Amino acid sequence: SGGIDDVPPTFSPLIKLNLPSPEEYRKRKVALISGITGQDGSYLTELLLEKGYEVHGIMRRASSFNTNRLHHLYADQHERPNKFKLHYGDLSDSTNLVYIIAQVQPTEVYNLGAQSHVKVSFEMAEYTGDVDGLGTLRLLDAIRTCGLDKHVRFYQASTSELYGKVVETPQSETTPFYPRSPYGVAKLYGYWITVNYREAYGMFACNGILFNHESPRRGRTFVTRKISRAAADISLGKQSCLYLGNLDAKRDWGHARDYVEGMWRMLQQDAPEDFVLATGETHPVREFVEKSFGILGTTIQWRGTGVDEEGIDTKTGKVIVKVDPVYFRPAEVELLLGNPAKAERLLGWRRKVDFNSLVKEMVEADLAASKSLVEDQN
Ligand code: NDP
Ligand code: GDR
Repeated sequence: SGGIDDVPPTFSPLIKLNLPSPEEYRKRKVALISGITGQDGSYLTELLLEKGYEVHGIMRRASSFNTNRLHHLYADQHERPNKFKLHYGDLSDSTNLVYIIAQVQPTEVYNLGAQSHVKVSFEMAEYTGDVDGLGTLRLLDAIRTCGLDKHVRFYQASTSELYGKVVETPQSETTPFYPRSPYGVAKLYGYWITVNYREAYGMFACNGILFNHESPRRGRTFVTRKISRAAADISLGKQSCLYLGNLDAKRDWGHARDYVEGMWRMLQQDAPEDFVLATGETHPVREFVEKSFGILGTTIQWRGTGVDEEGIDTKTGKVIVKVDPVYFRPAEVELLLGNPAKAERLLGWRRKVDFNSLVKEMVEADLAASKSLVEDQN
């Protein structure tokens, strides 16, 4: 006879929705996006609305507006009902997630919500583990709780930060993981719980292992946007110097619009698999700085080394870039370079925007935004 722990598993759904068969259910096109207010959430919403989806998003309550990236898509449901709806929620609140899943009955769930800043994760390690790691589990379990595990397709926003310390390059789906931050470690849990639910419960769950992707909608504390904004402001005389951390870190930078297309493609396959999305090129932070200022007609000459390094405007002789160790990380990811061959072969995915065009788009957008602020103030 069994011991006291010989308890039969209770895998039947807790909430009994009146559901058609998975095939019938999936004739609708209803997406639910966590992290909809973020960079990727806004581009993915645009893409899915264009494709005729009804799109639902989970947004956090904030004391100030956090929906700026979505304004152009949102319509007051009283005046112009459209196929885009927002729900208050949080990846730390299981009941809320179950409620939203039961109410929306999505056919595709994109888990983009996260405390996504690597440096901040060292200050808020437990919170990052809760939201980025356990939050993924909560969303997967909310789907199961509603009995939708065979009906819903699930995308997990995994990341090249899983690779962390360089084991091999270029990094692909088979490269071993070695995360270097609480963020990377939390995302490692998210990655494996997604694989585990696919294997244990037959869920259609995929990891997109995405390398850095940027855009004019990138949050301003990530390095690319910090640089593009500062280059614009310095050229307009609104800022004198840009302070940065590690100038030698190398990243494989693509455009967010290209990458959300890859996310969608992963969920349209016959079988769930994990895919790397990357450009296959890597560039140091220093080059992003040089290119950004170059677009605005400024050439930088570097002088000094390490924490004393600074960038001089060759025309004026002024110091416009300085290293500030406050931006160094306790452990750094020095080099990321991805191999997108599997996604290119099986998904027919290919990035459209190259490095130079990305930098140009970001700098020009920030220049226009910064100029319009000057006009407002006048
Ligand atoms: P952003 O930081 O721009 O957006 C993150 C989103 O998550 C925001 O909508 C944010 O809400 C939301 N969020 C934060 N905490 C919670 C929470 N507790 N509950 C619910 N939602 C929350 O990130 P990106 O759009 O750049 O990235 C999207 C996803 O992809 C993230 O998971 C990120 O870790 C991952 N990723 C990103 C890459 C990149 O290069 N951009 C590369 C690889 C992976 P709010 O607006 O209120 O802060
Ligand atoms: P990353 O992006 O950590 O790669 O994570 P970030 O832009 O923050 O840093 C890239 C590299 O630039 C160096 N760096 C600085 N970074 C910031 N933020 N600010 C600075 O002043 C600065 N100076 C130098 C960093 O040390 C680092 O090496 C992003 C996030 O979107 C994650 O959510 C995502 O998973 C990964 O990309 C892939």
